[in-house]
Amino acid sequence: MKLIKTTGRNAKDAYALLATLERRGAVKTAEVEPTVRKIMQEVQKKGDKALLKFAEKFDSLQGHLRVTAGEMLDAWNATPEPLQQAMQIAAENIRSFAEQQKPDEWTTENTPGVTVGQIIRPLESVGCYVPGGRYPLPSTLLMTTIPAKVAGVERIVVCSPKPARETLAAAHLAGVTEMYRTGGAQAIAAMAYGTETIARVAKIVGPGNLYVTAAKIIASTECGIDMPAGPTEIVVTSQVGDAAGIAADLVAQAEHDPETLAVLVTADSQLAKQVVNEVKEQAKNNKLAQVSIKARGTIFLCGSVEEARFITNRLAPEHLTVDSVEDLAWVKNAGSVFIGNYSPQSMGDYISGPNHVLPTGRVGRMRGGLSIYDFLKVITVQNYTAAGLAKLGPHAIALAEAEGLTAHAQSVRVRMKAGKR
Ligand code: HSO
Ligand code: ZN
Repeated sequence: MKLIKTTGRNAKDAYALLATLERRGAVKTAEVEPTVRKIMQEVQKKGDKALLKFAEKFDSLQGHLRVTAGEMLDAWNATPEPLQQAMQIAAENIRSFAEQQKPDEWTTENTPGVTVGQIIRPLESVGCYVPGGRYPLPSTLLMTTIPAKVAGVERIVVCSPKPARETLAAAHLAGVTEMYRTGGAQAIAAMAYGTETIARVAKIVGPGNLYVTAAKIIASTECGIDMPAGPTEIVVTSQVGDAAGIAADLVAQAEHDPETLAVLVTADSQLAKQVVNEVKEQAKNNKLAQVSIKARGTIFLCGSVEEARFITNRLAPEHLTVDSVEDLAWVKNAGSVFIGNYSPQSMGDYISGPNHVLPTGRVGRMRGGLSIYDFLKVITVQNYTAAGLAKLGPHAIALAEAEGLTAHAQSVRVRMKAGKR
């Protein structure tokens, strides 16, 4: 890891590096965009035929797109019991967390005779993308489909290029009824525009590689998307943490992707040195982690605790580890926060209940992780009595006249007159 002091003669370099990391962006989709557009256009034009062609070309898959319920059940039955149990506990924690998050419907009388409020409705359909890629990700299937189910989404579609047995087993457990063997930009196009077999969805969620993310961004004029998901990020901001544990977390997220961002921010030079050594030691047998740590692993050794907090918020990381509950007070930008020596980030990746689909590339400034809110709409409601209209109507008329919208003013007058009869 690169250890850099933010004070003294290194200050300028440290802040230049921080600025570079701040510009990292969620994803750099420009270079794949032309290819992605071509793929998506072909799916739009030729539907299933294009999907099958791309499945063969990119994923060496042949034949049927649809995964049957029998395949999911067989995968579940072939899953060793300890893994079944782990998935069940994960699923239950994800479910209860989403349940707890459910927003309320409410009404209030803000003026006598004027009732306003909100009702909550689920999206009618969503598409959950589960990447194949480097590792099979049954955990991602659970993290995307279960909150959708708790929200009440009627039609939940899963697309995954080469779903591993574990992923199919997770689909069975989550009660998935519509799953397709298709991946990449073509899967996103299918869910956004629809084909003969895959009807279009209202929103597409879930992580993916650069092609998938580029496709989601293009599809976002057609349907909703959750967020552009880029390479994993971990920031640990600690003054008193255990070096071995911190290093283990850094190495863990670093194994996701050669472009993982792994950072420690501390004002304790002793801790900084220990973590450098621990990371070296612990990444010894992990080639992938070594690559990303070498490329982007950074320790900011700060002049003060306040500076460490300031730098952390500027980084706006996907995963953030801090020392104690008191730290939450200064956290402004992060996808998900982990507290103390016994809260490894990997617990959040799998089992705790909060989502592991999280904002990367400083999107943590704008939104949090995937949650039940991604699958719900807040619809507002207003209800006047004649007395309520008599009270607020004249003010609406004044505003309408100021805007020169005479029919607006008149529409209020007409009802006010009717209310007086
Ligand atoms: N750390 C990843 C999620 C994940 N980890 C899935 C293991 N499996 C992004 O939050
Ligand atoms: Zn992870």
